[in-house]
Amino acid sequence: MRAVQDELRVTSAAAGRAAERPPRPAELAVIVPTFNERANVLELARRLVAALDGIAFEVIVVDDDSPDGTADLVRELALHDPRFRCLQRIGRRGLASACVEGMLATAAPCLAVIDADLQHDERLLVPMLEALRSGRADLVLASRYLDGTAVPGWAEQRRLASRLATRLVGALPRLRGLTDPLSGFFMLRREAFEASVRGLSAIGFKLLLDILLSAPEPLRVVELPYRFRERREGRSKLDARVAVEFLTLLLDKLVGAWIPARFSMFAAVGGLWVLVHLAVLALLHRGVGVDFLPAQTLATFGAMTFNFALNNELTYSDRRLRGARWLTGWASFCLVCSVGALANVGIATVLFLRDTSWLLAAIAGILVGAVWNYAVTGFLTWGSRGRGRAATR
Ligand SMILES: Nc1nc2c(ncn2[C@@H]2O[C@H](COP(=O)(O)OP(=O)(O)OP(=O)(O)O)[C@@H](O)[C@H]2O)c(=O)[nH]1
Ligand SMILES: [Mg+2]
Repeated sequence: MRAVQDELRVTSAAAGRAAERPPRPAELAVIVPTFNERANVLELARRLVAALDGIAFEVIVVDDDSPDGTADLVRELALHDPRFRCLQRIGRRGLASACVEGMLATAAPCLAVIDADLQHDERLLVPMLEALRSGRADLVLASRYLDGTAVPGWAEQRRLASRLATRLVGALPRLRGLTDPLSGFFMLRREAFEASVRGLSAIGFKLLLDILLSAPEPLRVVELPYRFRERREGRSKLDARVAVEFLTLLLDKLVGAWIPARFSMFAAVGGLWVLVHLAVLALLHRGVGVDFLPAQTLATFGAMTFNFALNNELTYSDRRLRGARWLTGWASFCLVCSVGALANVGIATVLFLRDTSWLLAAIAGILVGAVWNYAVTGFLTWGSRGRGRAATR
């Protein structure tokens, strides 16, 4: 607690000096997405104040209702130094969408994104701002790979995954020549952000990639090198889900204009349904010797539960249901999908009786059922009814 007070004193002393001068509108807004970063946020504040001395800036911490109370701490900080603000989102998760909302909450002409875990070198913010001021760039990207140095503290697996993902997206025409298009540390002009904001997918961690691919005209990008640091406090939020979100983002950028990425994910998860159903049925009926009807019923519910759980983790990871909400969500999912199954069979039967081939009739039924399931569970299970109290992990 004493450390907290000391840290606050450092930034508030700087704020006091700033307050002696007439207030200037912020030229730079630094957006900091946070989830459980209480142990890092004051140190980051101290470092930002030191690095941005003489610059009119504000810091918007966008916190997704961290259980560790990050938002409370930022509000406490804001009482001492009004250049810091907290935007707290309840029942929502997502790094990219948090940054977008932070950018929309400021009028500053230059917008930066920096992680809270001190891995990004805040001293690069001034050269980044200068590159924007010079007019030679719309976006400045802080690159971990430009000067060829290795990222410290990464296991070989992580290093390979990062390289592979960078290579993969590096093949896209807009990103060709960039050494680190997956960086989470960048700065851009407000006009560049506003031009692309309505086309953003805002899925997962890779907002920079999203912006570069959504801009109506290719952006002029300047890369500056820095040395990526190891996370000191708190835990990484990077997990398999982030990898899935990365692929979903790419999918959305490729076909999102026609098919929503969420639907593609929902349909892919649905494809596994049949496999799970058959596996459970085979196990119960052939393996354990349960009669066909109860085995088929159990397989139906088993597959439905699997489907619900996977969609809850992947397709709706930003609105994930937990605890009692998981149970009510599961019940509504089963109900909706049962109606979907009836619609599927009904449509397919009508078409079949009207001389459509069995395959086409079946595909039409599956499509109608899938669209129904997607649309109605999106609203009833994970939509506005569930969203307000969706628990975060
Ligand atoms: N608002 C918000 N912030 C998030 C979310 N997930 C991660 N963050 C923040 O985004 C930043 C980057 O997350 P990290 O977990 O450090 O991810 P990373 O830097 O790619 O991975 P590491 O190198 O393992 O640390 C940190 O400041 C996190 O607190 C989220 O769902 N919502
Ligand atoms: Mg990190």
